[in-house]
Parts: sequence; structure tokens; C-alpha cells
Amino acid sequence: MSYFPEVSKIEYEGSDSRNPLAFHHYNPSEIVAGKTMEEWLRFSVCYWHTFRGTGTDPFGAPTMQRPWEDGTNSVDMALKRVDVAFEFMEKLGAPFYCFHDRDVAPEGSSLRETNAILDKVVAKLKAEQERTGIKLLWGTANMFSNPRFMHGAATTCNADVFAYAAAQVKKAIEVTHELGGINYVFWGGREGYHNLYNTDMKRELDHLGRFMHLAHEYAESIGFTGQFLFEPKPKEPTKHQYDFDAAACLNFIRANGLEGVVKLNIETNHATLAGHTMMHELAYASMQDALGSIDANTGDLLLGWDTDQFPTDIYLTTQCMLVIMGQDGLAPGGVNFDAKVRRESFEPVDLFYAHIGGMDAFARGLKIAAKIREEGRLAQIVTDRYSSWDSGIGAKIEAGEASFADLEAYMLEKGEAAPNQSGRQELLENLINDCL
Ligand code: XUL
Ligand code: CO
Repeated sequence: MSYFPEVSKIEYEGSDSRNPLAFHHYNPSEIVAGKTMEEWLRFSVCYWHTFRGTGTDPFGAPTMQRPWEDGTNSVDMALKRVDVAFEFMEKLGAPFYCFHDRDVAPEGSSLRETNAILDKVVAKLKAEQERTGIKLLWGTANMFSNPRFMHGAATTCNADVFAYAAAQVKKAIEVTHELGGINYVFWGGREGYHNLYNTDMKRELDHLGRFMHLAHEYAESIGFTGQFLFEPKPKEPTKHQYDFDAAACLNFIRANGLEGVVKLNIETNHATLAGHTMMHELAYASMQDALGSIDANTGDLLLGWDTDQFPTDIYLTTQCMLVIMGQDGLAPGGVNFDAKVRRESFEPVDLFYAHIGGMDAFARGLKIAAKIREEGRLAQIVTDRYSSWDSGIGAKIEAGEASFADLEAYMLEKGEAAPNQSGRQELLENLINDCL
């Protein structure tokens, strides 16, 4: 039984190919800057958008044609969907996938029943992973869809809901471990507030710190060594989300003694919702050794919400890869397409076009970033720009050998600072274009 009968294995055909069901740039075994493309890019398919997305938006009904769906959220449907997912991922040649507990299996009428259903689906996921060699990049728990989480999960005002969330994350870590998951993500969609009049922010954040320590202790106790990752997002669905951006997450991590325990999974559309570029968030996380993985997507310039489109902009993927190559890759993390086809692209084959486009865009970003790094002009310009710090007064300041009084004496003697050099922004933009 095939769910995508019109699609065979997607192969690399090179940049002259006009076959829309072939890679034009992503060639998994091709070596770029010392590693294969597959090693650099570590692509992952997300279960939620790709296999559970219906095309609904706040204004309209589902649009997606998914002939295999029977219109239910039954256990049988969940099991059948595993076949769909693995056929898709195998044909695409994606080495990894990610899921929320509730994407892969429906909830039962009690936590006990829900866990039993999850175990049943996980057994099938495990068999399919073994059959295909596809691995779990990360697992996570959906603690935002069920109405019980309306006030949050780890940051709820309802202690019972905190306990439920703890039980759910305990189980999600167990199944991630069972499936050999390499990372575990915490995205706190409802961990935040809508109104400060009714919110004890200090208490909520203390609870989140407690929750993370409990999660870490439990993971260690069962031998799960996968990397924990926070996924920053400033808002949506909550008005203010505590994991606002990389800086807010890192502050929380340090304030709660979670350094080394939690790194970051940076998502493009979340970065832009926070008023940052993706490159800013990546560079900020990377410079603090906290860039663990990325959710690759993009927003829309004219829509203000999290549209989670597939990334096709070569400048964006080049900027991502410049930072990722700067830290020698993302492993054990990867490039997860937390992206959905738009509701007008409703045919199953559109899922292939979307992923092929995203993978090709990242492959191009990788090759362009490699060229920029190999030419070395960009790095040279940055080195030159800071050369006043390499000797003389700059070197003394960096070495901690100059006090305010020393600096005053230096400048009184000199009378005026050395002239500034041009920032060369236009030249730098041209330099990037030279390598496209
Ligand atoms: C929501 C989002 C999530 C996380 C996992 O904006 O990005 O799907 O990636 O919970
Ligand atoms: Co995401």
C-alpha cells in the first residue's frame, strides 16, 4: 500500500535539473568544507505540520486533501499515519523526524489510558525507525492544546495542572528515550501571561525552574542523555511568553542553575516575532555555546503571525549556515522543518515540493557560506575592523591592564581619538552577492 503513489525516491539531479521531484542542490554525500551535506544539515521532518496539519486558520475550515485520513483521531488512524509518515520520510530521504506526544497518538479518557495508547504507537514508530534507519531528532510534549493548560503547564496557577504536566513530560522523556531520541525540546506555548493583574510572575518562573530541575533529575535517573533544548518564542498563543528570545532563555537558564543542562532550539519565525533576525538569535546563542538545534521556517513580511512557511530565501539560509559553520555544525541538533504548506497547497505532493525546496535552499546556503568562509574576505574585514584592539591601548583594555585613570591619561596626552574607518556595509552586501 502506497500513500504517495505518484512519488518515487527523491534523488539529487543537479542544478540544471527542472524535475520538481528531485533535489537540485541537496546532495547528501557531497563533501562541503570537510563534512558531507547530510552531516552539516541533519534534516528533520516535523510530525505536527506535515502529518497533522489540516489547513485551518482563524478564519477558515480545513483544506488539506489527505486521502489516507478517515476523519477520526482514533488509535487505528494514528497507527496508519505512522506508515504514511515513514513512506514520506523515506522517499524524501530525511534522516530525522520530530514529534509532540499528542501528534503521534490521541489522548484517552485518563492519563493511564493516554499513556497506554502512546506506548502502542511508539512501538510502531520504533519498528519503522528500525526498518528505515530514520532517527528521532527530538521528542516533546504538547502542553498547550488541551484546555487543562489554559493557564500554562509548568507556570500554571493550578498545582494539579503542574503535576499533570510533570507526568506528561516524564512520559514524553521516556518514549523519547525508548526511541533513541537525540534531544528533547521544551516549547512553552502557554508558559507566560495574558494579564499581569492576575499573575504572580516570580512564583510562576520559580515553578518553571523547579520543573526543569525535576525533568533533568528524571532524565538522568533513566539514563536519557539527550540534550534538553528551550525553544524561544515571544508570544502566540500567550500574549507574553517567558521564553521570549535567546537572551531571556539564557537569563532564565543562568538564574536557575541550568547551565550546561539546557541549550536552545532557535526558530526563524519566532526570532522575527521577537523583533530579531534569525542570524541575531543564532549568533547570540552560538557565542554562548548554547545553540543546540534549529527549527527552520520563515514568516511572511506582510502577515504578523507565525505563518511557519518553508524557508526558500537563499540569503536567510546563507546567514543561518554562516553561524552554524562558525560553530562547526549543529550536531547533536539538526535542521528541523517546523514548517507547513500553505492552505492553498492542499495536495499531498505539495508536501514533497515544500520539503525539497527547504532542503535545496539550505544546501545552497551551506555552499554559499562555505565559499564566503573559504574566500576569507568577510572574516578579514571583521578582523581589520577590530584591529585597534590587537595592540596598544586596545590590547591593554582587553587584558584588564587599564583603569579609567589610565584611559584618561592616555586620551589627555593624545588629545583626540584616532579617526574611524568605514563600516563598508554596501561592500559587504556585494561580497555576499559575489558568492551567491
Ligand atoms: C510553535 C512551535 C512548536 C515547537 C514544538 O510555534 O514552534 O511546534 O517547535 O513544540
Ligand atoms: Co518550533
